[in-house]
Amino acid sequence: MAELLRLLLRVAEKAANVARVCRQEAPLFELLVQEKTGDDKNKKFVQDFKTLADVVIQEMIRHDVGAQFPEMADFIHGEESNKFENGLGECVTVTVCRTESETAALLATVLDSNHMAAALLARAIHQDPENFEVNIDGLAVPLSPSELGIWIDPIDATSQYIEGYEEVLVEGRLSPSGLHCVLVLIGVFLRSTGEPVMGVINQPFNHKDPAGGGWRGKHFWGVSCGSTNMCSVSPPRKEAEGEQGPSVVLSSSEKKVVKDALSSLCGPEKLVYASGAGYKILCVILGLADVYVLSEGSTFKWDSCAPHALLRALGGGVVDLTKTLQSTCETQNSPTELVYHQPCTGCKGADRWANEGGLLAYRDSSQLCRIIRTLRDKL
Ligand code: 2IP
Ligand code: CA
Ligand code: CA
Repeated sequence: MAELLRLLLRVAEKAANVARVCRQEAPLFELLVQEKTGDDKNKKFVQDFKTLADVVIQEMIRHDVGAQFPEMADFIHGEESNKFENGLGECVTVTVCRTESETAALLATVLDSNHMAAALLARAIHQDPENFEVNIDGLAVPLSPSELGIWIDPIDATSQYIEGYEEVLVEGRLSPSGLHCVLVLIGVFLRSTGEPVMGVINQPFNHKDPAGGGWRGKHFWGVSCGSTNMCSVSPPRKEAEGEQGPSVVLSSSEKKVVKDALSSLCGPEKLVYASGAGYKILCVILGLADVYVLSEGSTFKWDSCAPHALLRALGGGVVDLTKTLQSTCETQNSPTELVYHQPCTGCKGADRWANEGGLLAYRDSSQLCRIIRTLRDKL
């Protein structure tokens, strides 16, 4: 299944191109950032465009993966629905058509006949990424497409995407907000057990081309199945466990009781805040933070599946926080690791796929144990 990984890396790069095009091409950018003024129809249309970027990316990924691996076509899920209501109240199913011009014609019906914007989007969808080479030669992945499902978050950290704040990243430092928090997330899980086995993360806005060619991205991948554990990120150097507490990344909306408990363990300077659920797990993957703690069910399967696979490949994982606080077992193969194949019982709509017990993402299980012991006393 190295072919699947190769395809996911390519299609994630194409998705990143679409995300960049929407910010770089004036006719699309205007739609993306337009002030919500004017009549109701206009307000709704502008709101819709933000969702359209997500829908288009998700459908493109679904289309490309389904074309190469038809056994997977019915098991490709994502955050968005492809049913879209245009400004006239008509319901349009957004799909990727056979040709660029057919896709452009379909998109024009959702874009209130803005043919220029529709053509630019269709071009990005149908264009194969240039100069995109990945070196995964020799990687053997013992999986077959008929046992796999996929979760897609076409754009994670949408608010940062719309806001568009440009931060210059410093190597080895976590930057709390900005375009670099935006990620394309594609996670692959085993249909039978829900275990995450492969993940691709594309960061479309990693740095600006010094020669003035616009934004450049970065990609990360991981595979974890059986005895195969491989990741594009090397495990960060393990520091000797000393007096110092672990560094923790949180959402700025995290509860005070959690912030206070963790602050007493780590010291306030080791608590950092960042936007984007995917970006926070990426920070743990890259060693910019030791753990990510979230006490609420505000993330979904599509947020965590891809980065979870990378963490597993590095020897870490993502557990359900509530279940782990109640259990006695805190090892990597703990029964409280998040799984991706079953909806939450008794929930409706997107909530069916929420990580309802909150989560804790870690690279090193000794850090997981320390955090759980601290929170168990306080929550
Ligand atoms: C969001 C996004 C938010 C995150 C939220 C996710 O996904 O990642 O940033 O909140 O949990 O569901 P926070 O930044 O407070 O962690 P999306 O942007 O795809 O809606
Ligand atoms: Ca998300
Ligand atoms: Ca999203």
